Amino acid sequence: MDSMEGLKQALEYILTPSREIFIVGALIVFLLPILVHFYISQSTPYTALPSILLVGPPGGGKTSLMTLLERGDSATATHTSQVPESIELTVSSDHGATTFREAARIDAPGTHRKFLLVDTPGHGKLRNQHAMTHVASDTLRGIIYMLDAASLEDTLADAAGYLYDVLLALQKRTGAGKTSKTPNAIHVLLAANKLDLFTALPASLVKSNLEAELGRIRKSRSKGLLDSGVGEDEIGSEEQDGWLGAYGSEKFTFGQMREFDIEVDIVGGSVLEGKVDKWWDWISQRI
Ligand SMILES: Nc1nc2c(ncn2[C@@H]2O[C@H](COP(=O)(O)OP(=O)(O)OP(=O)(O)O)[C@@H](O)[C@H]2O)c(=O)[nH]1
Ligand SMILES: [Mg+2]
Repeated sequence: MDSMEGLKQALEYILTPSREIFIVGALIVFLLPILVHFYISQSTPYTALPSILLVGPPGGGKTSLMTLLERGDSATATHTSQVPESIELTVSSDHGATTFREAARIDAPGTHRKFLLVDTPGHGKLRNQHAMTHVASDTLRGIIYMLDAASLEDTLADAAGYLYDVLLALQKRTGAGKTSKTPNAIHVLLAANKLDLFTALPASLVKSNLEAELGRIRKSRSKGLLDSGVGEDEIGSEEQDGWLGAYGSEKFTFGQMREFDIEVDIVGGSVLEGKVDKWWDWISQRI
């Protein structure tokens, strides 16, 4: 009976117009929508958008490409990136649009899909910390590995070493997913940039140089493991884990990555001259 009485009193108090009740009521009315807004925007994070990752050795033109896609002009001198940066872009599914400028226009016909473009630092000391963590991301739809085709001859070892790490991380991602849910296939675009320079290698040569160097890296890394004193019987699986592509094959080709649901394309272009439409098409198909 006591509790009934208490309830009655409480109800009476609440229903009687008073200053305190009015203030509490007003607070609820004004604050609740704000709290709900923050709750929703927290639980559906920004990163839920599909993402395209820009990686590659320093000076390849990643930040230049991002600036071009964001602002529509490439006339910017960039500096070495230190931290990853993402921007939100929109692709339109309308095939009538032939250039990224048209396709990215908000009033372009067709359906629009948003995605995040993530630029990462290419510097050797920053890549593991910043770039490689994104490779495991669930929202990842594709990786653009961008390199300077004009200076490839000098930077081949570094460029291929980084590419090896990226492809191996993807290969392990597929391998790990086989038992539970298989992650969606990941496409890798090798963007051979700076084709405007006369010293630039054509895309086909960039591809064959990289394949050859990746093969060399694969061989030397597995040899390093043999020499490192790993027990005889452990070598089998350990070595297989670090081996990129078809195990035991003599030559490395990008086609070997298909076995792991990784499709590698190589397309040349030039950010400086605005020749990025093929890369943009590739992105549109991934989103
Ligand atoms: N000739 C020529 N130069 C380019 C092109 N694209 C970019 N560059 C230049 O290459 C330099 C490096 O470009 P960035 O965009 O900073 O390279 P990045 O890949 O972001 O480099 P990190 O941030 O160090 O990883 C800049 O001076 C650009 O102006 C191109 O298509 N042709
Ligand atoms: Mg940069």
